[in-house]
Amino acid sequence: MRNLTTTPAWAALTKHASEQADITLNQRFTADADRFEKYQLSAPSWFLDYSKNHINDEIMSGLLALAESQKVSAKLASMFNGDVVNPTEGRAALHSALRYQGSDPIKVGGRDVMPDVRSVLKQMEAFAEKVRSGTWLGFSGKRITDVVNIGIGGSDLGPLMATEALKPFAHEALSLHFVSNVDGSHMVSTLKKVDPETTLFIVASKTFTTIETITNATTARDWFLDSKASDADVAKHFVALSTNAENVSAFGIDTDNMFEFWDWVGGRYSLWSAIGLPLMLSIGPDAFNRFLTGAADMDEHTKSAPLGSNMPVVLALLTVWYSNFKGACTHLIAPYDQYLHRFPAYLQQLTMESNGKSVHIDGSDITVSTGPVVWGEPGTNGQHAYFQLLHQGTHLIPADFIVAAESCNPCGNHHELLIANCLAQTEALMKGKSTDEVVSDMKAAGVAEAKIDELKTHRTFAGNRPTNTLLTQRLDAYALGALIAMYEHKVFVEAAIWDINPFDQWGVELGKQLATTIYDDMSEAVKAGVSVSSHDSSTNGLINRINGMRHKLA
Ligand code: G6Q
Repeated sequence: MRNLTTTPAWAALTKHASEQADITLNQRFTADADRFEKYQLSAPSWFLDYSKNHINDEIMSGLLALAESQKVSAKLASMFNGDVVNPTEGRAALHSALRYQGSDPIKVGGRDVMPDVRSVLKQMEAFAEKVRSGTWLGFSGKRITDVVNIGIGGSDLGPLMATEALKPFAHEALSLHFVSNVDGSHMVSTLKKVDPETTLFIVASKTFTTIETITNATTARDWFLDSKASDADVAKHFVALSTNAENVSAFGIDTDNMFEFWDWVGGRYSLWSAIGLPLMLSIGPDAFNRFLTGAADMDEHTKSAPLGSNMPVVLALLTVWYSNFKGACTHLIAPYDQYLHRFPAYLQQLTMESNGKSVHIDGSDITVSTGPVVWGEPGTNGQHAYFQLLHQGTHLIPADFIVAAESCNPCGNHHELLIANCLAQTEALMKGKSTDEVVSDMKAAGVAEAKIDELKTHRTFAGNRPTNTLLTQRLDAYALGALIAMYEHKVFVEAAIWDINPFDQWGVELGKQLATTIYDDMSEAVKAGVSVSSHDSSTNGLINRINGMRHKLA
C-alpha cells in the first residue's frame, strides 16, 4: 500500500483546503498587493502567471512538501538518466535524449544511445533537404508536392499538431496531409487531393502492426500502384518511420527508406524522433533543430530549477491541488493562437493516456483522483461556445491560457484584440460580477425595477475561477519545443506525485482485441448467413442489426 494520503504534507493540504475554502481569489488579491510578482515563473521562452489560483504561501509550501515527500526530484533524475521508469513494459522513457544538445553519453542498459540518435537525425536531415529542394523525384521525374503521413495516436497527433502550430514557417511548395482514422473517408478524401506522381507517403508506426495504419497504408499503396507506377516505384514514394524493420520490409518498403527509433521512445513522446519527419519536411532541418533545442532547454530547466521555481513542477502541483483537494475533474487548455488548434487534442493524449490510471506503479489501488479530463479549443472561438459554463456553470474548471505577445501574421489590430480577449477572460473568471454590480449597472442603464429583479441572478458571475497564463514572445519552433517539453514534464511530475506509471497504456488493449473478434464474428456470420450469439445481448443485437442493414444494402 502506498502512503500518499497519510503523508504529513497531504494532511496539511487537506487542512488548508478546508480552512481556506471560503477565501476568494478577489480577497487574496486584495490582501496581497504582490501576488503577481510572487506567483510567477520564467522558463525558456515562457513566462507563467499563476497568481490567479486558489493558493497562498502556506498552500504552496504544502504542495512543495508533497513533491518532496513523493521524491519528485529523484524520479525526474531517474527518467533523465535512462532508468527503467516504465516497469510494466520494462523500458526507459528517454525522449529527452532525442533532443539532448550536450556531449555526455546517455545510456540505456549501459549503451550510449546518442550516436544512434544523431545518425537518424542526420539521415532525416539529408532526406528532408532532398525533398524540400526538389531533388528527390517521383517515379515520373516530378518533384514531390504533397506528403501524406499515415499514422495514429502518438504517430499522428504530435507531428500533426506541431506541423499546424508552425505553419507560418512551412515550405511553400510542400503540402502536408495526415491520415489517421481507419474510417475510409479519411484516406479517400485525402487521396482526392493528391497526385501519385508527386506524393510521398510516410508510414509512421512504431510497431508497424497497428491495424488502422497498416490498413490505410495498404489502401495508399494500392491507389499508388493503380496509377502508372510500378512496384519498383514504391521506393520513391513510400518511407517508413518505425522500430520494426522486419514488418517494414514485409510491407514492401525498402529499409533504406526507413527512419528508425527505439523502444525507449514512447508513442506519445515520439515527436522528437523520426516520427517528427513530417514536421522537419515542413519547416526544414534548421527550424526542426531549434524545436529540439527549445525542448532541450526546457529539460535543463526541469532538471536544475528548484522545485518552487520549476515550471512543470509548479503546474503539476496546481493540478494535484485542484484534482485532489478542490474536487476538479477536468482541465481546460485555451490556446489563444489559431495555429495551436490541435494542441488540446495533443495534450489530451499526453495527459489522459499517461495519467488515466487507477493503480499505483506497484499495482496497488489508488484512493485519490488521478489525471483530469483535458479539453479545449483555441480562443477566441471557445468564448462563443463553452465559456458560458466556465463563467456560470457549477463545475470548478482550472484552465491554462496560452498566448504570444507577437503574432506570426501581424494584421491590423487582430493580435491586440486576441490578447485583450485572453486577458479579459482570465480577469472575468477570477473577478466575476456581483449581484450588487449587476443591479447598479442595470439601474444606470434605466432598466425597470421589476426587470432588474427578474434578471439580476441570471446576470451575476460568481467569479473565483482559477487560471494560469502562459506567455511567450512569438510561437516559433523554439517556443513550441519548450512548451511541449514543459507539458511532458508536468504530466510526469503529476504521475510522480500519484506514484503511477505514466508511460504505459494498457487501457487501450481490450478494445483492440474485441474489435478483432467482432470483425471476425461479423464477417463469419455474413458468410454463413447466421446470427451472432457469442457476445452479450446488446453487442449481439447491434452486430446482427448492422449485418442486416449492410446485407440489404449490398
Ligand atoms: C502512445 C500510444 C499510441 C500509439 C499508437 C500508434 O503513446 O502508444 O497512441 O502511438 O497506438 O502506435 P504505432 O506507432 O505502433 O502504430
